Amino acid sequence: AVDLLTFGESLVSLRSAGPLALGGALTMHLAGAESNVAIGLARLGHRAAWVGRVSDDELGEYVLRQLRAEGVRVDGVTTDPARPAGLMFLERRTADVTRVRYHRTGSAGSALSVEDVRTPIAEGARVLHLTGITPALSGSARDAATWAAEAASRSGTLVCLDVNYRARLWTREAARATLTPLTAYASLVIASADELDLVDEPGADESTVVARLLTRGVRTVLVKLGADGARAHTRQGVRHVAAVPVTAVDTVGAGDAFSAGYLSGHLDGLDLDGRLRRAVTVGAFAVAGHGDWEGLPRRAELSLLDGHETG
Ligand code: KDG
Repeated sequence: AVDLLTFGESLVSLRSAGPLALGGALTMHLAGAESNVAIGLARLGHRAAWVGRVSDDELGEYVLRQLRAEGVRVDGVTTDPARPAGLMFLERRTADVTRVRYHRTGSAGSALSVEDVRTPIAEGARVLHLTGITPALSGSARDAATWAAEAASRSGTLVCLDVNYRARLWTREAARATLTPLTAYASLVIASADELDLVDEPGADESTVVARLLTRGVRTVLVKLGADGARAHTRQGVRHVAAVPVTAVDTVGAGDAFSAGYLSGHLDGLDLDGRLRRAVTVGAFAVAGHGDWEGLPRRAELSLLDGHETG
């Protein structure tokens, strides 16, 4: 069994340094919230597997090549002969504002189904990491996420759900209707403050959402606060961790890095403060470097940015 299993769609991301409408050079990168987390864990020395469908062409080969190069296990990946790669354009409009445009409807990745995840789930993992992006891709991907969450939680795998709302994929109402029931299988729920009511009633505040999740069996709720760090809620109470101060050059992927750091701490058996410290440390590496995951630390590098307090 692997330490971490995750599945979803990995995209070919084409990044422009300036306004897309002006054209110019694009650079090709691997993107995808779930594969970002898998890479984060693999860099830290954990056994991480990513499952999904890739196109049967150079772009699918690129996705697999990048993941393999990062040490992520891809034996469960299916190559789809009939569907194209999912693409995204990432436009850096100003230093602080990036815009995303997807070309992923009908993609290989969006055709993910229960059949794709059955074997990897049966093989087992210590942690199953799901994000709210996967169930937004298609009906079959939604079924796969729900089936896997249920099967994994039944077999004692820790199920982590990162809400990761993407407004370009679905409405808040649709996300809420799908993600709220998924939390029944999750031990760990991760959300930014503005995503919390996507696993509860519209407009519900943090304490209400947290109380309800903890009652439903979730053990830890992590609320990501960006430059203000994060809060962790458990039945024992709430902890706050400050962010590691760095010069932010690219915040895309920071949430995935935070999740990877927290899960790495869990796999290492760290206590809550240690897990949170690792989460904000890995998150800081992500925002301090360009790209979704390129700047993520290897284990020996963690100490470069670690060394702050929780309270
Ligand atoms: O978390 C970063 C992701 O948003 C990015 O890698 C692309 O998975 C992606 C998505 O669907 O937006």
